[in-house]
Amino acid sequence: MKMSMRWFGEAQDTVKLWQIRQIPGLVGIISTLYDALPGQDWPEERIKALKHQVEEAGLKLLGIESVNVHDDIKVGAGSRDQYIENYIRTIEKLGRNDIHLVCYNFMPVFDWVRSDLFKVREDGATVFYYDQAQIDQIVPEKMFEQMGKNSGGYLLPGWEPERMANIKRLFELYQGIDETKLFDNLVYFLKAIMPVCDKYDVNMAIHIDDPAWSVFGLPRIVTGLDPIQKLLKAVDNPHNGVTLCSGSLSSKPDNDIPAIIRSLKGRVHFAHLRNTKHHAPGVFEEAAHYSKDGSLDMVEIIKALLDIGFDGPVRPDHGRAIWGEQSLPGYGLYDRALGVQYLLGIYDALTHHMEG
Ligand code: DNO
Repeated sequence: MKMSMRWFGEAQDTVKLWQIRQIPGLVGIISTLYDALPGQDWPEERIKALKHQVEEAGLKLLGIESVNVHDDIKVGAGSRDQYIENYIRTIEKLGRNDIHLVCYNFMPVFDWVRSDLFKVREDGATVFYYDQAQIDQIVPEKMFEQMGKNSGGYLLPGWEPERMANIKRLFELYQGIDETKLFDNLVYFLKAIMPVCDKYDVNMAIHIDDPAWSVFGLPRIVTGLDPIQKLLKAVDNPHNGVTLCSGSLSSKPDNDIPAIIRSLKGRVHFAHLRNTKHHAPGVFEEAAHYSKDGSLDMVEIIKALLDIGFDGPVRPDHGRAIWGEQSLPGYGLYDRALGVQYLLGIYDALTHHMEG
């Protein structure tokens, strides 16, 4: 497993590459062109510049999170083929520049959703929090505003302002799109891009829906074992894989994460490892990575990844805001660095045991 950290680029991130470089055991960066719009054909010189910047800092660019999928592809609009063509060109350029992992999601309108980004815990740390009852009181059109207000002035990944500007149109676009249609459109997209992924050995890693159920009546289709297996079978190519996000899967406590991992041998291309603490059905908070701080057994999760021979990039996920750090919500340095050390500690203990 290759330990990495998500980085939002010089312009957006409060964390510097040289700081990340000082975290023991960390080898790479996961990043993207944050100003690229969904559907855009990425300029190759920008990809090269990003890669160069990361390498100059002594790190590797281990993957892109995300190359966002245009909503016309998700709804299967007439224009989708043009956007798919752009996606193919982008994959081609990534592959040519030796980048072999693309994380993406297929969630309609919204990416991840939370009701609170700064829930204060007993020890004064703040964490991301989800309460379905609170979400139910928000008019979906206001959700962008709410997340924006909540974000402390930082840009939230997946909540880019240009999406906010289009919110009404987006909702209209998804009228009549149920789970079956969304799934078929995902399959259409994947089938179209597999040849270029084969050619350049680029792994597509779909992110688990977060939370793993329908929000605001919009369909969600990557929610647990059966739907994931259905998708992997529908496009049965090793380059069609998943981003195993423990936090997103855990939003539904009946998802047995180690069992899900064990059933996905060869198809997990990337892992987001975070812990969550459950309070009630539909109510959870994002705990520290440390298992006993939440409801997940991170040891069992890493053990399962090792059992299937997973050797791809891993990153800690949303961290708590601690020690007064001002940062993009969920993406400060301090708690994610603690998370990295905890995850690597588990990894070392397990692999030494296995070797010994
Ligand atoms: C949130 C992230 C997501 C993820 C996308 C992948 O912090 O986990 O925004 O990057 O869903 O496309």
